[in-house]
Amino acid sequence: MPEKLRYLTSGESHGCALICIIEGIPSGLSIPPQIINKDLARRQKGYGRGGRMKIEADTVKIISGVHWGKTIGSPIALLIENKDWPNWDKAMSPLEEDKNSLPHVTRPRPGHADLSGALKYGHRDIRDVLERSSARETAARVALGAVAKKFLSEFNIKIISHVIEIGGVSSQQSVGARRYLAPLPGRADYLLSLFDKAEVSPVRCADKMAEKKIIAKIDKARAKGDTLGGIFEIIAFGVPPGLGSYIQWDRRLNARLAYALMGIQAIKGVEIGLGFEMAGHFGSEVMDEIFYDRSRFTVHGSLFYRKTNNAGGIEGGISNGMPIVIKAAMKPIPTLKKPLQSVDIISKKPFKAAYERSDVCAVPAASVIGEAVTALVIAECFLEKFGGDSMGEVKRNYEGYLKQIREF
Ligand code: EPS
Repeated sequence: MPEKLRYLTSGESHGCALICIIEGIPSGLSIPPQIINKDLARRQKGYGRGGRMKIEADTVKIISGVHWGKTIGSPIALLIENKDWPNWDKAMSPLEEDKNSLPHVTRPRPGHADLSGALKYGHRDIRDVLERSSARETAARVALGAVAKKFLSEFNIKIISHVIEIGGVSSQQSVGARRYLAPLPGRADYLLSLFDKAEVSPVRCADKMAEKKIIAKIDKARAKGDTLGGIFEIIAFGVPPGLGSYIQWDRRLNARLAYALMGIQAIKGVEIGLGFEMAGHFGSEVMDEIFYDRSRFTVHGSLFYRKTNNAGGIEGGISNGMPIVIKAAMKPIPTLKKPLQSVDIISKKPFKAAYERSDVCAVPAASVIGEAVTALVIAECFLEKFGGDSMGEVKRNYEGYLKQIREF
């Protein structure tokens, strides 16, 4: 049985383009290319990016599935050109006659997919690994995520992100670290203001003091030819109770989110709500107690609420109506100017790996990618529950459910 929403990406980092297809978006959703381009531009930003971002200016071409501004229910295909490609047309050519127009890459970078990929696929030229393992591919997922976000916005679901740590320098503004997240409108405003601040920060950090220190740390890493990782936080607002399920392990919303986030290049850990910190507390300290109030306002209309959100909006693998709060940790980028010990795959001789062009830090970009994959998971779960072939049908299904939970 095909999934309710499925997507695939294709394309090499220095190939002619990235392409992707998403199937399952209902008909009647308006998709102006500008909303995709906006997220593509957000992904390219961030203090600490390398020379490549000066070459690329990602814009989408909608190839199929959208007619006169609206989805028609058929698969949506998107294309993003690689502006760097003309410098690589022979090097990345699909034609046999262009073979050997570039020397083979035989020196695997520690921490990259280079060696494990070469061993797995039998490649003697590591270029055939690194071109696809590159995080360039994430531009395609951000484009798909923008479509999913647009779909979710029709149901007042909003997904935001901000960076909470880079190179060990932490923001004081982490939602997870605050241990609670009251579902009052004022509280949501506070969270949205975090996002506004992150949006104008060169490192997507809402804490100005931390931002300064992070920038200094990135400068220091760059001067040393080194790189930095970090942690970002994603918050999904307006998600109704009832997405995902405990009835089977692979239907759990938390599992699906962790899967999608761990699927982003360089992500090494994911936490939901209090996450790892929860393990060290008494149960009575971290469970979110349940309250009920007839006069309460929530976007999805449930009259049950919690004053805390240590669970990060998911209980029993199901959304509980509170904001979904996720943290993801990105390792430092493995392509370094500072030499690292490695072994040439052909000569088997040791060498010190060092590269000229590299990002120093891409955590702000990863945070935008995190929003995209989160949106894709939530959109899929939403369609599983309220699925229909047109937006009108999905809206009817959703409204019926909102009435049901209001009257529960
Ligand atoms: C990447 C290496 C760099 C990054 C690239 C990911 O590219 P290049 O090797 O061309 O300098 O800039 O990221 C992007 C191109 C992008 O769009 O994010 C890698 O090896 O993963």
